[in-house]
Parts: sequence; structure tokens; C-alpha cells
Amino acid sequence: MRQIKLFRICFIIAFFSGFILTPYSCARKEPLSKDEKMAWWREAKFGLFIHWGVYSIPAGIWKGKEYEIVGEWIMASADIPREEYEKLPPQFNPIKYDPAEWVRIAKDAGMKYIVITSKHHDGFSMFDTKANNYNIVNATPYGKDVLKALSQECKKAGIKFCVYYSILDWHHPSQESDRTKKRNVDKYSYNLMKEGRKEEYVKYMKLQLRELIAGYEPAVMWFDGDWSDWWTMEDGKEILNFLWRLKPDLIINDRAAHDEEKGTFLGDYGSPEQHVPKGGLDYDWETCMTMNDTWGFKKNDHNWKTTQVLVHNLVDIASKGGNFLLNVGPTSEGLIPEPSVDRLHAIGKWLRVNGEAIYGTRNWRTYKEGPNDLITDYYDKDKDREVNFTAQDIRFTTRDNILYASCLAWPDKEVIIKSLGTKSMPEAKIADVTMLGSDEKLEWTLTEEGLKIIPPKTKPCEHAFVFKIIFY
Ligand code: H79
Repeated sequence: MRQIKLFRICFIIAFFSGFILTPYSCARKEPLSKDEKMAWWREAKFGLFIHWGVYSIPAGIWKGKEYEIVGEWIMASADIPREEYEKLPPQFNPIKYDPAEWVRIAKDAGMKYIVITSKHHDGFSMFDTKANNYNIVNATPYGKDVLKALSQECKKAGIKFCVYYSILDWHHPSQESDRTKKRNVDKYSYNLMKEGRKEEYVKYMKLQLRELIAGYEPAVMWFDGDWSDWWTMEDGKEILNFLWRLKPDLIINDRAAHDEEKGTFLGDYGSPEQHVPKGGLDYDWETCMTMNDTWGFKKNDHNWKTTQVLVHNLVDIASKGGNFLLNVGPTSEGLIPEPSVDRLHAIGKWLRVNGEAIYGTRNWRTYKEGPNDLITDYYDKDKDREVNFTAQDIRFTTRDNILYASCLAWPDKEVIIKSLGTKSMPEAKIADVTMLGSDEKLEWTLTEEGLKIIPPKTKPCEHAFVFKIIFY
């Protein structure tokens, strides 16, 4: 009897000390290192950007006039007063929206994460928010939280769900466009904060960001629109720390706090827009890019990049150690335009053969050899032009003891990989050389000049062809 009592007492003590000790031990848990936090993102390499909002209704045309600039900027380009723009949400009824299908499209393309606009510069929230009524649930006939549905489908499919959030806000009463500027886009781009209203806006932002973190558990917070004068580095720092207190493993891009002139930023990675940095960058980075010339849907933009250009971009970006965030702009009905779906499918087909040369790889000692470079500079009017790549144009990626050498054109005769010549790399001991997707045994020799490979007779895919070189 006494023994049982003693046992009971011990049990009770053990039980309650568990309660007392648990929070203590949790608090002592080491915070995630940057490498641990970034691990999935670095592995992922390829993601889908979705720009979806009420701007998909005008789709680039306002009162019969067609605007040249990106669709999601129509409020600025057509200089639409708030009261007039507010007439769009009551027309937004995307009855064809099928979030499971969107996730299927991303997955089929080989993408590992999705970043969707929760609020763009127009200030309209595509999620259920208590911060105001200017949102998808309260202001549209559709009345359902489109972000919630997508986040749930992502979770089911094992795709990371991430959100875009604009700091610049053309609808919030604290801000106004700068009427001293000449061009409409500049009026809105350099918008002003009304005297004494900033605190109110920061509170509004924090409420929305808290809602996003709690309700949607995003893996990445993709900020945009921090370039207004009234938004400072200090403001950004406070927001970042606010978010990391809520979700320590949250990955945040560079656009809540960056100094354009000094080239510095707070956050986890850089986000070059519409271009691929020349030799890569010495920090984590992700190029975001459109498939045509707009982010938000534009009815008459048919200037689609070819699948080949997109695959070459992906290969080139991976060789420089970056990620590729490729955009789609769904229609107001809720459909991803067919030309985008086709291209995504074709990239997926390429990745099913060659994915191991992309996912989880790093840049090698040199990213390329061969005469040609991509043209993807945003300001270059030739930016989407297909480059006449040759089989000598090779991009490298690496993982463990493997080197992947991707030829950007089909090698119909012997390929010589000069970077592996015994002169430039005497320590290289090669065990095996194959081509991804091909069963053919390849003939190869290592010489002073380079690694000479006779390519297989049959093409295993299109667009880029990957030699897998295994070192001892
Ligand atoms: O969301 C997409 C763009 O709307 C947004 N970032 C991507 C991801 C973006 N907004 N502004 N900017 C990028 C930079 C500003 C560009 C400008 Fe222009 C150049 C503003 C006015 C001239 C091009 C033309 C963009 C807007 C109008």
C-alpha cells in the first residue's frame, strides 16, 4: 500500500514537473540557423508567382484605352480615382477558380513553391481580413477567401505556400499619389504619406501580416513596394523582427528594408526582377520573371517567351546559384491563361528528365563555358530574344561528387568541356559520364584540352541536354 502511495506521489511529481519544465526546455531550444531555415528554399530552385487581383477585370484596358505598362498597375497608368477603382471588386466573381488545379499545374511544372499576391499596390486584399472591408470576402460577389483555399491545396500537395505583400498602398487613406509628378505611373510610384498617418498604416499592415501568418502559415513573405520616401530601413527592420517573433522560420525577401544606393538589405534573399544577374550574387537570390510582358493578366499581351527561353533561364539561373520564380496572371474568371499552362507543362516535361541537375544543386567553380550569354536585362528591348546558343554553351551545377554540364543546344558531334581539362583541373578524377534521360553508354576521354564526350545518338529531351559527370 505504502509502495503504491509512493509510486503515486512520484508519478504526480513527474507529471507536473513535465508541465513546468516543458516551456523552459522549449525556450532553450536553439534558434534555427540561416542554413537550416533556407534549406528547403535552396533545394526548391523553381517556384510559381501568381499575380491575381481585381486588375484582372480591366486586363490592361480602361475606358476603351489600352495601356502599355503592366496590368496590375492600371490604377496608376489610367490614373483611376479610388471611388472608381472601388467599382471593380463588386464585379469580381472568379467562378472558374479551381485552386487544386492551380496547384496541379505548378506541381506538373516541377515547381516547389507558390507565391501569391495577398495585397498588391492597389490595396485590395485577396484574403479574409478584419483590417477593412476592401477584401475578397466582403467586397466581391464571390465572397470566398481565395488564398485560404490555395494554401490548403498547397499543404495537401506538399508545395510551400508563400505570400506577396505590397507596402505601397494606393487605397489606404493614409497615403496619396504625388500630384507634383508628371507621369501617372510616377504619381503613384512615389506616393506620399499624409502628415501624421504613418503609425495608423503600420498598425494596419501589422494586423494584416499577423492575419496572414496565423491563418495561412506562409513559408515566405515576399514584400514589394518599399521604395517610397516615407518607408525607412528602420521601419523595415521593425516589421522583419515583428514577423520573426511570430514565425521564426519565416523566409523574407529583401524588399521590406533595402537601400538601393548602398546595395544593402535586411531579410533572407535578394530578388532581382526581370533579369538574371550577370555572374550570380554572393548571397541567396531569386529572379522573378514574367512569361509575357505583364504580371497581372492583360487581355492583349501575347508576347510569350518560348519554352526554350524559359528552360534556358532556369538552367542559367541554377548555374549561378539562384532560384527562378516564374509568373502567371490568372483571369478574372479564375483561369491561368492557356499559353502559360502549356509552357509550364513543357518545362515540367524537361524537369522530369533533368530535374536532378537543378533541384538541390549549387553553383560550381565557374557557372559557364562557351561564347553566349542570356539576354534578360529588363531595360534591354531585346530581352526576350532567343539567343542562338551552341552546344559549346554549357552551364554547370553541382551536388556532392557530381557535376552537371548542361549544353544549351543539341551536341551532334563530340563535346569538349574545357573546364575539366587536365591542365585547368589536374585534380579531376572522373569515374563516369552519362547523359540524363539516356541509357546509351558514352565514350569519353580526359585530355589536356578538356573532357571529350561523344554524345548519345538519340535526344532524350528538348532545349538543354545534361551530361552527368561523376568524380571519384
Ligand atoms: O508585382 C510586380 C510589379 O508590379 C512590382 N514588382 C513585381 C513583382 C513592381 N512595382 N514597381 N516596380 C516593380 C518597380 C517600379 C517600376 C516602375 Fe513602372 C517603372 C514604375 C514606373 C516605371 C513598369 C512600368 C512598372 C510599372 C510601370
